[in-house]
Amino acid sequence: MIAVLAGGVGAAKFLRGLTNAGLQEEIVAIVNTGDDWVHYGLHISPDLDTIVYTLANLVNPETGWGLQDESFHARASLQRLGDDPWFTLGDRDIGLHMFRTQRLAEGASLTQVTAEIVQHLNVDLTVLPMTNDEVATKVLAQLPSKENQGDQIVELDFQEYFVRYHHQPRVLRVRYDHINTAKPSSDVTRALDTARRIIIAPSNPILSIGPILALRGISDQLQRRASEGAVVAISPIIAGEAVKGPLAEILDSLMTQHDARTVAQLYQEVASVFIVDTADAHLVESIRAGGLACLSTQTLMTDLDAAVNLAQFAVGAR
Ligand code: FO1
Repeated sequence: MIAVLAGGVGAAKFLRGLTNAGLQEEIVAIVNTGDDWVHYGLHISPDLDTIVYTLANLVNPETGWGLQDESFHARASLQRLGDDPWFTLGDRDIGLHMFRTQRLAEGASLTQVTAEIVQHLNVDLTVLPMTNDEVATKVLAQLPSKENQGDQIVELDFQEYFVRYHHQPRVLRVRYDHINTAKPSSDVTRALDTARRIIIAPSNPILSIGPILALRGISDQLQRRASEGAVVAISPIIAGEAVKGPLAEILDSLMTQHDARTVAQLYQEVASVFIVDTADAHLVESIRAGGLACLSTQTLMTDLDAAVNLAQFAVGAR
């Protein structure tokens, strides 16, 4: 079995490569739920949904999240009522959130509901939320003032930071609310114990992988598996730029530099091998000198073939 620690769009593309790589083994995605939130009373799990929609070939190819062939009548109704629906929920997408919310209210765990969704959408992948407990990523952000009254420092819910403010504000701190009481699910710890290979997908190490690593016991478990040579991490930074999202700005703000070496430092203890893009081949020696084995290959997943190649490389990396 191969386990993948996963966030949203980058991880979804990587998993599509891995499921098309001709491997005869079960693939288990362990997915961040720090982005989850309740909005209009609906339990929304953006990273789980991005992965499931992508693997079911239903994802909107332009955004990388949400469904293709969507309609937005519910959104238009909200606007007509004077609401400001800055977080876009398509009509078909809302149906899935209604299903999840209802099943959770009936007492099903998030793991169980996710397995039901995966089965109904014919996805050939085991998808595990990192926990069945609540964890909420919070971003301390510097918002520019409206009327020259000085910047405002506020703690935002993740989706407010990411979507409402278009991940523009400077990030001063990221914390994962409830992380000390949340437990990884037993399916997650079992998968990490038994996987032949564990791959940390090219996702944001602070916003997407950070909450998974911060769950009780997970870092220790990965350190143990890394000492056996089982854990491979893929850099989400190529030539100093994030493929998608605000990672470069966040690393700059929190760690003062933002190349692939910064990500390697974050994974130093929990990975056995680090993969960078060929554009960063010149960094391989300095990452190795820091004590982490490092290889380079094309990590930019421009199409399915590129994703398959990267997946095969990560599975075989030593
Ligand atoms: N991302 C946006 O940039 N704008 C949206 O309005 C938006 C709505 C949305 C609805 C459901 C869902 O599952 C995801 C959605 N996303 C949206 C994506 C998502 O918020 C982020 O990409 C992730 O949380 C970051 O990994």
